[in-house]
Amino acid sequence: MPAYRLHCFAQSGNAYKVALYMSCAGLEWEPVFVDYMTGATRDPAWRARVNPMGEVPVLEADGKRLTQSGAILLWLAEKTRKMAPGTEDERYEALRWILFDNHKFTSYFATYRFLRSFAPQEPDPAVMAFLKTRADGALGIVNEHLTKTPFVLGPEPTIADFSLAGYMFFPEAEHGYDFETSHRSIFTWTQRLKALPGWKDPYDLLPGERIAPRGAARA
Ligand SMILES: N[C@@H](CCC(=O)N[C@@H](CS)C(=O)NCC(=O)O)C(=O)O
Repeated sequence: MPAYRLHCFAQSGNAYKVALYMSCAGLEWEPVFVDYMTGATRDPAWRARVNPMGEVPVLEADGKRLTQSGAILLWLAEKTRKMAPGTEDERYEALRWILFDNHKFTSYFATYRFLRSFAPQEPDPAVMAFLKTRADGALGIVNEHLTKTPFVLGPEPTIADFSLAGYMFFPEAEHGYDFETSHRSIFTWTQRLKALPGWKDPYDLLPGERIAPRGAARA
């Protein structure tokens, strides 16, 4: 049995952060499908059994149940030393970017994509405009940073890259961004990540059915 079991589903970029890291680090893992779209994470029994925070990813490892992608990435990197920040300064730097990712980068972008493509109802345009402004701000900051460095912490990929890249490989039809023209440094960084051994598209790595995005027609 693989050492790691990841509770996840195909549309979850937060789960993809951990899955992609494990794939590129060459770790043996297996997915446990969570039927998020029908409300599994809101089920009190699921919360009691798997994660009281009501979120994926959840990683089962060493008899523990770990949650929060950033904390999981740090835990895995410290345990395996694969793509780990090397020094104390690098650890601080990785944490800084992981927190920025969770608060500003992934959160607005992922919510914007979800409402645009997968929410049951058409989203409120004012909410979408707000989220897009916030997502654009965070994308601009990461894009600017990546004009100076091949990967987030320097010449080599680390867990900070896997955290920030979690939603960058989903199709344009879902989020509406063509990074090659809108955010060139982010685009070239994603190409560098794509070239890593073990890289896989989220829909090839994670379990669950692919859902046609509502936004496809207007992408
Ligand atoms: N900060 C968390 C975010 C996790 C998260 O938002 N997961 C989503 C799926 S991508 C989820 O399970 N949401 C459930 C909900 O909000 O009801 C992490 O990085 O793990």
